Amino acid sequence: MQRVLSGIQPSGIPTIGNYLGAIRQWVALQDTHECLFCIVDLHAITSFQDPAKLRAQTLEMAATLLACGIDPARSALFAQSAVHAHVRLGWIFNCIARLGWLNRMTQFKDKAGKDREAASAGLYVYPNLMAADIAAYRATRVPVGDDQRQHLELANDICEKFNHDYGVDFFPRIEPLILGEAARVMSLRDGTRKMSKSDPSDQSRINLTDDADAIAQKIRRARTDPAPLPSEPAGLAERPEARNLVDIYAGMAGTDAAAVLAEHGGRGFGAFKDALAGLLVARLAPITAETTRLLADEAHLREVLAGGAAQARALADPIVAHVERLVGFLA
Ligand code: AQP
Repeated sequence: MQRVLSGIQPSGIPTIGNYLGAIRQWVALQDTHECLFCIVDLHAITSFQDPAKLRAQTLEMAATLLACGIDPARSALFAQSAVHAHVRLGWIFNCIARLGWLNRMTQFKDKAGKDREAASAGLYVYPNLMAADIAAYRATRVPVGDDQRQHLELANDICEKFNHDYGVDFFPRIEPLILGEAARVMSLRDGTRKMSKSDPSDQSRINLTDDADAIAQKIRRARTDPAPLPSEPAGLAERPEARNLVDIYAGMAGTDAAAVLAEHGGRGFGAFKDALAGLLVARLAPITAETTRLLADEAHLREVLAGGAAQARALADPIVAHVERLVGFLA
């Protein structure tokens, strides 16, 4: 069985972007792969997090992932900070990665914004820690949204350079698993920016815990253009907001843009938005209800995370100890 590792930041309530780009694939991969799912709190603090909120969001993230179908009997679900192997390997990778490589990372540019000098050093080296998250398990498959493709290429560069520098063939190649029609879900307010759980505007996203009223209102207000929907995907070129809504519909319905347009093409956005809101409510209602139920039992959530961390440590500790010996530490 191939080993899968993927992570998500407890930096807010997960959105349908996280769901369609990542979580949905995670759930399916449990049938065919050995899976480790990590709530990456070390990554989250690359931007300041209120400590009480971070604790609450880590538990909320665990509850939401379980509600979506992550099964702790089959997969290790844990908080990144509970497995120190990530940080030990992350430091070694900081010493392998080149500044020139990091300078090319578009996500750093996006997240740091105009005032780059004020961004944390952690945000800059974030991709090195992400590479360590994967390599600490010698995982070969990483299901991520399209936005993370560049970071995975960097992870492979780091692993290859490590193998080369130390004359070993230790780290295997990592393959991204980028699936589905809505691999990159865009903001409801701006079709050129990705939907993010930490976007200051709650109107820009659908959270997995939004109720029916919130979903209907956000979709109704989602930015669109005045033309009706085209009848074929080619007609969505240069119409990022329209494309985004069609892709979300396709992702949620488990179909593709062509099929959605065959059904809804030629209609105005009013009717299409009603149909999309109805679909989202139907898909998200069971997840929201189960998340609420799980959040009522914090002790159980902590137990699940502790069990997952123990499983993860058993896999990662020997791998990282071996790497430390390769590097020349007195281990
Ligand atoms: N808009 C998106 N479309 C498709 N996939 C997405 N992912 C995130 N946003 C989208 C995928 O979700 C997984 C977890 O992401 P993350 O929490 O590690 O960080 P992120 O990519 O930075 O996600 P957010 O929601 O934008 O978080 P914040 O706001 O905290 O920065 C990844 O697999 C990602 O591809």
